[in-house]
Amino acid sequence: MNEFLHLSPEVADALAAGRPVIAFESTIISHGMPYPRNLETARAAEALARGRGAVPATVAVLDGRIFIGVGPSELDRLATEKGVLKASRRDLAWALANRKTGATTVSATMWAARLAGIDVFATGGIGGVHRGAEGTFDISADMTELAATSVCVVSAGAKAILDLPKTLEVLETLGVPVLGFQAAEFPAFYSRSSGLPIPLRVESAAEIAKVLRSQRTLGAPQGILVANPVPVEYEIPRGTMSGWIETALRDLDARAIQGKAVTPFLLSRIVELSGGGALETNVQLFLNNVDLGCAIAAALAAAPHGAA
Ligand code: PSU
Ligand code: MN
Repeated sequence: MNEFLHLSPEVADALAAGRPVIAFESTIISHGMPYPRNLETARAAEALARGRGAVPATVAVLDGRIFIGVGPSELDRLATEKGVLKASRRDLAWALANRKTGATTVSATMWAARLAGIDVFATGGIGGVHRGAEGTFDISADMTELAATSVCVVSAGAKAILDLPKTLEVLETLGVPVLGFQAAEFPAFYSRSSGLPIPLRVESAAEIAKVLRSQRTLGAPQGILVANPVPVEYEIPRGTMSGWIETALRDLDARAIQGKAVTPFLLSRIVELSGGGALETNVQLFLNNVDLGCAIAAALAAAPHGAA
């Protein structure tokens, strides 16, 4: 095993025995949500996974090692410590070489999950093509990671702060299957609909497991993006979101924020503008993705070579 990789004993045991394991990212904890809701959510996700029979593997870089599965004190650190890097895949090698502590984004978490042999990863929303990318070239590394790393990523789509039509176009160009879970439209994170059709629809976790196996049988390098709409009772309608998003984007421009600070700024500004409602939606859609991710991990563990 890789000298930089630290698997928790529980994760190592489950992987060795072929039991279900589900990966979580840590940027959502350190940079995506305010304290203490970030810590409560990370704990709730782990508890939900256990309740569903899967071992949770929260991924983070701690003092120069990639942890796959963290304990309570590490979760505390990720939720509270100042100066935790936002580590996308390009930052990993530097962070390890310099013994840094960093929260992993979707791209870095996918990479680490694959390295550890974990097939399923649940998050909130992926990064994608930012609005105005034709001028800034700001396209998340999550896109290119989905093109290169064979992991099933369960999301509520991509945030409406992004350019969703361009995000879907890039995913198609990169050959990434986007599966609508019981949905024919790409969800817009806080909202169930975006007006953008997804051609590939699936009805069950078992079907998603089959697609991942087919993808591997083909030798395709790409991951799979599952788009799982936020539950109806927690949805914020598209019309309500669009005003807050416009305001947040104007504030972003006014402050000339760029690069990896863009997504954390927009998320926290939208939480403020919504009086906290957007945070609750974010928590609930993430837990909903954890639930589906556990079902996919269970389906894979039940028939690892496609027997069912
Ligand atoms: N979606 C959220 N919260 C987040 C992120 C996405 O609801 O915190 C994070 C994820 O870690 C994702 C990253 O990989 O933002 C994308 O950042 P960027 O746009 O800088 O690539
Ligand atoms: Mn970016």
